[in-house]
Amino acid sequence: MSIIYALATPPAQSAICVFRVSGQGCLKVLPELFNSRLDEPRYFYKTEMYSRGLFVDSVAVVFFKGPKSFTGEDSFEVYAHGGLAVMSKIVEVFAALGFQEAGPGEFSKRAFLNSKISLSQAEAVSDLIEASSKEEASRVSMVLSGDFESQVFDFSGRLDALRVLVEGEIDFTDEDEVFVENLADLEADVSSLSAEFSSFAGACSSKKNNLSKPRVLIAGPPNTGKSSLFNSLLARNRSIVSSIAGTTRDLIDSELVLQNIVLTLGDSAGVRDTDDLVEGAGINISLSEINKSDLVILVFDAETKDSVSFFKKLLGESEHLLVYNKIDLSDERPEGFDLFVSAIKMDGLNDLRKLLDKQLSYSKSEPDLSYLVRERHINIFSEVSSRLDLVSTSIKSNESLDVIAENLKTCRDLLAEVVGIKTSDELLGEIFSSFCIGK
Ligand SMILES: Nc1nc2c(ncn2[C@@H]2O[C@H](COP(=O)(O)OP(=O)(O)OP(=O)(O)O)[C@@H](O)[C@H]2O)c(=O)[nH]1
Ligand SMILES: [Mg+2]
Repeated sequence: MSIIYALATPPAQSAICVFRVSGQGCLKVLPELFNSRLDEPRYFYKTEMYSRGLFVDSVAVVFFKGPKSFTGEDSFEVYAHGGLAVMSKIVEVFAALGFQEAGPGEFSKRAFLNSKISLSQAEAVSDLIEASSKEEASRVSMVLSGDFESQVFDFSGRLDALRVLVEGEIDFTDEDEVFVENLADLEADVSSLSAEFSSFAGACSSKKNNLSKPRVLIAGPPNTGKSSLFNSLLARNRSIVSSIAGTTRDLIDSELVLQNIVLTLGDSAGVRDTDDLVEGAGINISLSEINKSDLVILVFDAETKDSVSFFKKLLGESEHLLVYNKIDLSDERPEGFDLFVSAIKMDGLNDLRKLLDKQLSYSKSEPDLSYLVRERHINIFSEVSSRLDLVSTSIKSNESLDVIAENLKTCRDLLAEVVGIKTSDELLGEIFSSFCIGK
């Protein structure tokens, strides 16, 4: 396989950047690139990097001898200063050596192909990087730890044991050997396997719904301080603030990181009757966004507090928080609001953050679920469950053992696909292409 390289850290200015290189023969270039002798694998060397005699950067290097590496191949990592110019110099050095730029997920794909990790673990590595809450991360870690995989292997082993009985009975039908003493016992074994498998599959949920960040929309009448609240929560001036009602026209999104969860926060145009075409278009966006959001923060002030019931009707069943803003202007605290804040003075914002964190991490967590897996796993599990039910029915209705054997074999093959023992090149390509570069 070719020698590949990739920047494993984001291509942005930072304290350090890390490059990864992997492929048989890549260690031959170490004496040429670094001016220290690198004798010991897995040892952190502080040294200088050179290219054709020219200084590149002061770096640290660690190398790994295959198969004792992440990919299972010879590989090394370079820790350099995190400047964009340094990064591009190092890219040039590797390209000049004939190394190939790694595709998305290529390091993990090699690790999988060299049997360093299973397919479900490789997927979990990628999911862990994308996880946006601690709860998601810990459920993905359960897959990464191998716990999920050992359960899949356990079910596979039990399926094999059943297949031995059924296929033995088919193959040695003319001889004295008896594999299936009585069909009722076989059916009972299949049923108990099926019940246990269903409860295992029930403990898995797909990342499709879970890994998307919750959406929180700030909405309400014009001029109540929605954009001010948005900016104060983000701690930067992302949205324009002015004393003129109807300032925000478009939807503005940004990521908000809370203690337990990361969410997408949106600022929207204040809703009111207007003849202004552009403002009207913004209001229509606000209204349609309300339905797409997991939670709406409705912001009012002293001037607009009487329109709460109008907005509550507009929201219908949607989850919302009623926030009364501008408390720095008066001591009035009208009834019926969840929180009193001053966006400008940053008063009450920590309470709002805590409330959002609690409400959203609570609604996202499903306590009985242990594993966060991919949609393809969920599809496989539902196919296995229905085939096991089919096997039970076939035994009860005395169908031919061939049909039963065929369905058990399919279940076994499907489970092998979960951990990647039997996976087509096409599917592998699809799975790894969704990973990030350098992973
Ligand atoms: N005193 C005080 N004024 C505030 C506070 N929050 C916002 N304002 C003022 O209220 C006015 C409107 O603020 P914005 O944040 O633009 O309000 P908005 O709800 O986004 O307005 P539209 O985009 O027009 O719907 C500005 O003059 C702000 O300075 C606050 O907590 N206290
Ligand atoms: Mg605004």
